[in-house]
Amino acid sequence: MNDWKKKAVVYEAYVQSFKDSNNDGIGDLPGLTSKLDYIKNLGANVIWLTPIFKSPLVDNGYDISDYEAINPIYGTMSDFDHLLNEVHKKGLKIVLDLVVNHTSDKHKWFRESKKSCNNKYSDYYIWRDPKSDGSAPTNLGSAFGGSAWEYVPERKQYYLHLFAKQQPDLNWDNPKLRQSVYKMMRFWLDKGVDGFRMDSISFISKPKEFKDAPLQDHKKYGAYYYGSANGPHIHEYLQEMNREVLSKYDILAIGETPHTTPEEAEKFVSTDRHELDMVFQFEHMHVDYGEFGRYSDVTFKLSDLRNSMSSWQNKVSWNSIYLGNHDQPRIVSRFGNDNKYQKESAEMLAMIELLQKGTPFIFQGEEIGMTNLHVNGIDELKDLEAHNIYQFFLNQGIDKETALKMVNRKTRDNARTPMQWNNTTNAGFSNGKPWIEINPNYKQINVEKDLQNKNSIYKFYQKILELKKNNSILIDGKYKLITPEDSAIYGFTRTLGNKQILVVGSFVPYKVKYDLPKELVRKGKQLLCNYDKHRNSLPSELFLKPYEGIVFQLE
Ligand code: ISL
Ligand code: CA
Repeated sequence: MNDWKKKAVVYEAYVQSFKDSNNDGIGDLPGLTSKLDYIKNLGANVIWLTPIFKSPLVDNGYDISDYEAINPIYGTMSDFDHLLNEVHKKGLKIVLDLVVNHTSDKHKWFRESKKSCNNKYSDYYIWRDPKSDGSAPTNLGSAFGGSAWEYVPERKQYYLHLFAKQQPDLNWDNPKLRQSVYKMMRFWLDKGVDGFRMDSISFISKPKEFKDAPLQDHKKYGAYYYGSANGPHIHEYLQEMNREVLSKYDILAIGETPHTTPEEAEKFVSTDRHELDMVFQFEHMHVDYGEFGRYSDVTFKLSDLRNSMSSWQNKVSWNSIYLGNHDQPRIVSRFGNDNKYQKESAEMLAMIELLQKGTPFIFQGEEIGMTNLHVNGIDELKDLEAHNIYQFFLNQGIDKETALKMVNRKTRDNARTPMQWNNTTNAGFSNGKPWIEINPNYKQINVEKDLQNKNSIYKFYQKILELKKNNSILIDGKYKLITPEDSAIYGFTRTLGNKQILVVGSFVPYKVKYDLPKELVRKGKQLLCNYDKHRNSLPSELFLKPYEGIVFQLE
């Protein structure tokens, strides 16, 4: 991987919730353009835009009806060109979301495909005959609930959708489809975009023959990824994409790869295989799954988080590192403390996360410690996934209160509430009615406040990123977990040659003692701490305040 890629720090902008420029309540491209200095000053140098393409917005833009057109609610193509130009003028880069596991059912390809079995686009999607009794080909369920198969009378066939039924899956076994995708990728790369974040890319190669999935308790349908996660031709297709498109440009290729083991991930990123630069791991997002999966009232165990992150650090040559994104709860609410220790825990989490080996991804609002939303009724939520799962819980006989509690903890709306810019109307996001609820805590948590205060979370993120950018130990140094057993502390070292940095963080709201391994009881220099405490040596007994985090360079 070349130098700029290794030094990339990615800021994920969820465009519709970032900044609204024309007061229609929806964040847009000119709004984002007006905030580039904010992102640059934080220390990020790459901006990943969630989908901005034409879309009926059934899944907030992950259902694309025209890959080469901008959704008018976000602006025009000239707004995009202007954004790209400004980004490059500032020395930043742009990565677009590439959603090619599926399209919207309103995409021209699908509208044609569903008409008949013998037109140009008939094989662009995955069609199967019904069972002899007319029912769906298999028991596969969709990620958002219900069957993954939908019947179309015109073709007398079912099509596959791993996500919503308005998101039919593309047929990557068809070489014509693959060429159409590559052509579209070249369209954006020739414009000058600097890379892609490839949505659900681990699902693109489907099994030749679909089979019934084993059913777990309570379930009517098989898991959506059964047979499709890292399917038979996945690496072949990505190598072809690399050969035909990616390798012709100096760009960043990031795969979103749910249901992938670290061993499989290494195949995607190992440089001699010419596939992708890095992938998103998901294992650490499963640490608080419950009996029904993702939506649960389970609290994570530190050892699970630590073990999962460490296993990826040890087994994969280069990682995307993240704790939150537009699909996940707010990190301070999930892994820290969004109450009394909101600031301390947000800063500690940033140290533990961003100083691991790999490319840091910061999701908008993390840098000011934004928290989960918490609604009083299901009607207040926007995301289709939350509504489907809530209904599923009620059907299981779960009471409304418990169902809402589980949904509140995990709903994707938590991440999607608008960016909190200041303490004025609608948090300074828009003067119109925002498309989604504003988190009522914007008067306490907002950008303006953080920029004015030299001890803010934002300023702490700046320090972490500044430190990482210029430090070869933190870029290339080997990661080693030093607290495999501790119930309260996550500590690791980064080592390059004879140089070593220790990163240690407490995950509890009380004071704890940590007995440092003997070989680390040394002099050195404290590089960062989220409390006002200075150290020039590490004692054998380290006392950590609530959520204290320390970065220490050993002599
Ligand atoms: O977060 C999940 C479930 O709620 C994941 O399993 C998620 O479905 C997976 O990460 C894929 O997510 C991506 O593709 C989806 C889209 O809804 C998500 O926003 C996107 O990040 C379908 O395009
Ligand atoms: Ca707008």
